[in-house]
Amino acid sequence: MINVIGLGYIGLPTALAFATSGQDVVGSDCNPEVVAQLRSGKARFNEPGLNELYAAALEQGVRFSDHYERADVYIVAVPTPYDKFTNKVDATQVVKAIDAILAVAPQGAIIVVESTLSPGAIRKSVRPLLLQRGFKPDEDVYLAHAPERIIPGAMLRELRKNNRIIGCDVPEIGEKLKTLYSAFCEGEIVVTDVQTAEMCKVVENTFRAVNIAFANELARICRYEDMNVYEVIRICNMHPRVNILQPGPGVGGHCISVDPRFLIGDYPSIAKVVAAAMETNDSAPDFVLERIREIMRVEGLVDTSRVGLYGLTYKENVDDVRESPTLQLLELQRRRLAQPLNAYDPYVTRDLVERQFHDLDAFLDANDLVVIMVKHQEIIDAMDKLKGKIILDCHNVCNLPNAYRL
Ligand code: SAJ
Repeated sequence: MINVIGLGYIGLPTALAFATSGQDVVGSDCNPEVVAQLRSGKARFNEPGLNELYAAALEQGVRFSDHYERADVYIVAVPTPYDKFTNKVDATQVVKAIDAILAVAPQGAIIVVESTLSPGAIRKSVRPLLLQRGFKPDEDVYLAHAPERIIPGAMLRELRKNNRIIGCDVPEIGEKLKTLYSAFCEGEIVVTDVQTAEMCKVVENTFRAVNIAFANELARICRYEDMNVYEVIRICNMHPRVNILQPGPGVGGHCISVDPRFLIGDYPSIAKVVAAAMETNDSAPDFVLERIREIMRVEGLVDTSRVGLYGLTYKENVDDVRESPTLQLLELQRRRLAQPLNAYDPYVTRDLVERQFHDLDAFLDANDLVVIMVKHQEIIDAMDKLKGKIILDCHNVCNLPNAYRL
């Protein structure tokens, strides 16, 4: 039996994938509201294909509980935020979950952490807990790290197709987990040790963050020279060994904007490139605000009440607003005691900010300057409606003469 702990963005799809691949699965969450909602037949977030997978898993007998159960394998997928002061991973929820698992786990159980951790976190924070509770690590219970790598917006496809890392210091247990995961994972599954797995996950997200920071820096250099950064990147990327990502209004979400900080926190005197990259990405919303002011000056606009931000989520076609660049921009505006800007997002139906619109047409009517903060498909399909508006296009999606670039 598999007990998946934490039924959020990662735990839920993982529990469902195991269940539909024929495993006996119980999904547990310490929040009874989450469990009640899942029992009533509703997932808590939108993701293409999730409802179908959910229905199929229910048919296969997946169960949800607010308790942890006796199982052969535990999969831990709880949040791992970072401590804003130290930049170190905050593994409190992982440790708490494992402590609760130890109260019910049988001899020989395998505990797999899927939550992102910093390199060495299992050795430093989890092994001591096992010893303290009277368990010999990798004898009485086994520890493994199988970091999730699926991208919001295409989670279910990536859950099946992506290559996976299994980190375990006991190779036979690593191989056993490889067989287990291969029930639904069609990608290559690499077995390595725990700390290498921890490092790989953080490094992958850091690589992406640094690449985006480089693109953001290029955007600023090109702005200075009044050049088209997208054209520069497009041409450079035609070189077989160059692959620069795209500049944008900021880096949000709970992964790329967080995980690199673990390296800064743990290796402050070494991770210099990473620290500079994070500074560049963190200052992107400020750069957008500067650009808004500049465009308003050029266009003779005086009233910020007619400026609207399109998109509140951290990226396109998802409903997740964690670390959203738009929210950061609005917060900057608030801290400067400047008039709030208008905002709208088709995926955010609840009221989240001041002056939030809930209808695209009303939003467009109310604003002279529209800033495309998120390239949701909705706005790409509605390009005609932007004709005649002044636009700041932070994603190079509109090909209109009245559009300004970053
Ligand atoms: N962004 C840019 N320019 C780009 C690409 C992205 O500015 O060229 C911005 C996005 O707009 C967004 C942020 O970066 O604000 C992050 O988005 P993302 O699509 O790059 O990544 P996430 O955070 O949704 O998912 C990442 C993925 N990691 C990698 O691609 C290495 C995913 O595979 C991981 O599973 C996920 O982090 C995670 O959970 O760690």
